[in-house]
Amino acid sequence: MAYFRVMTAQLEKIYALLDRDENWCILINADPDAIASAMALSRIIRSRVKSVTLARVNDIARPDNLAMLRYLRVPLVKWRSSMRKKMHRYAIVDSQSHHHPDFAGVDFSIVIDHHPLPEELTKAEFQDIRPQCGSTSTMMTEYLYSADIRPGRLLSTALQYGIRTDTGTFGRSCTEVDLRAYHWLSRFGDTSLMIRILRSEYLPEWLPYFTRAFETMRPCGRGSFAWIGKVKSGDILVVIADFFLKVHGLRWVAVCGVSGGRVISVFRGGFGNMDLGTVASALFKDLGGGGGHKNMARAEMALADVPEECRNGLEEFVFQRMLAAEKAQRGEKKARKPEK
Ligand SMILES: [Mn+2]
Repeated sequence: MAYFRVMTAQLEKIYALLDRDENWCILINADPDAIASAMALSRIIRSRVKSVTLARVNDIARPDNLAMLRYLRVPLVKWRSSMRKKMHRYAIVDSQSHHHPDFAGVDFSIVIDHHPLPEELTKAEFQDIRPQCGSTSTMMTEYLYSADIRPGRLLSTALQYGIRTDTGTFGRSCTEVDLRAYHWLSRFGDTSLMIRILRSEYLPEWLPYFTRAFETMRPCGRGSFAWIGKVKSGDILVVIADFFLKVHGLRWVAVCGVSGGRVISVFRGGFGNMDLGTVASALFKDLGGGGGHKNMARAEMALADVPEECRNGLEEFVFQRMLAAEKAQRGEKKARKPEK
């Protein structure tokens, strides 16, 4: 029995588009699945064309994505429209032309993707769009298998990482084909390289923010409160809050700071009776906004709306409101219980 669906007919259609005198560009919106899929398509077509360039339309900031490019030696360049002069044909993987403004106006010959079908069919000569697949890396693994290509160590590891990322490590939207693809790739992949990429969660310049979190963390009702102060982006508060989520016994954490003229509080945890969405919506309720789920939430208000007398003690201002919001949430829960 074949390991995968045999894609011979589709491969023939792809091969028919290839010409030894033509330069190809594979355009992506880079994330692990897109990067791995582009590497795989390049592997399939590169011996039948003049050149293949992998180009991204977005900037890459996430440390695991940076680690992937570095450790797997991916030759990915930033897309510039001046590159058009050299290119004869384009392919797009893990995306479709309507997903990013830089894709619009590019004539794609090949589209391979697992996102929902477009309202208007694309004009590409070859298209394989399968929303039922957990990742595009899964589809590319089928193509490699059908093309009788044994993927190398770096390509296999990339595809495995792509499948892991898009299926939330086989948690959500994972199908049997995704698992089978991962299993087949594990014969050729490199586990220690994969671990290096997985462990690249933080950038060196984020470490001083962690120092502030450790120094300022204090109990807040049954949870913990940390004040980071001024940060470049609210995303850093999310990264720190996610880190504390891994500390055993810590019920919930609120990581707070100021960015772009706004006071931001990021909540993580919320086990048992705690509902962080309720706390977040109560935190700045008369001054700003907030909300979210039981386990993850966020609240924000404009720095300009902080009462004049509290501006010098911003940390204390947020802490006292947090304490009150958390107490109110617990009181509410208790009051509700006897009704049952
Ligand atoms: Mn994807």
